[in-house]
Amino acid sequence: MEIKEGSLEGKDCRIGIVVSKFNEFVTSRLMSSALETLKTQGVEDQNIETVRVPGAFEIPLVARQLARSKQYDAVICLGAVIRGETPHFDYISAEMSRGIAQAALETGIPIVFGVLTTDTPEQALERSGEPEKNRGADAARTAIEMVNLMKELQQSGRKPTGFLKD
Ligand code: INI
Repeated sequence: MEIKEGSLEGKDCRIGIVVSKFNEFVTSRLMSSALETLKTQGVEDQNIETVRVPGAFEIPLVARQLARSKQYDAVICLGAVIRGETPHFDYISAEMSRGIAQAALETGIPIVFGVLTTDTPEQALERSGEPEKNRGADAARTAIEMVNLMKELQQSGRKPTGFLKD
């Protein structure tokens, strides 16, 4: 039996990052950790581009645009939606996550969900703190792994499903 799995080698990966400015005290920490991890895994600085959007609700549209551009092998979405401070938490979270998943399926490009949805600011700070718990670092590793997995599947003849590559 053959088992396929993407490696964490980032050398040839082109990564787009969409990060929201809302709750910047959290999203800036996700961003730093994601960048640090991408570099540690060998992604070259010139192959990383970051786009800042106002809030989590705006993430899917921009992530989809980056994915459609064919300039990136994966897109990482970073944001923080905090229930304690968000009367419309459920609407924003649901639409944002649905939109991100839809954009990935539509384009065939991995779009990684690195958006925190927490009850309190303290939980958001904890999940954007030290590298072992930081969701930005997780999202960066997931992006690289998915890039390499998708490349491997394509090389072994699996047809891509996104409209871009049909
Ligand atoms: N955007 C966030 O990213 N996180 C939040 O917690 C949040 N709250 O609290 O409302 C939030 N709102 C803004 C929203 O994402 C849009 O930017 C806004 O509704 C304009 O479309």
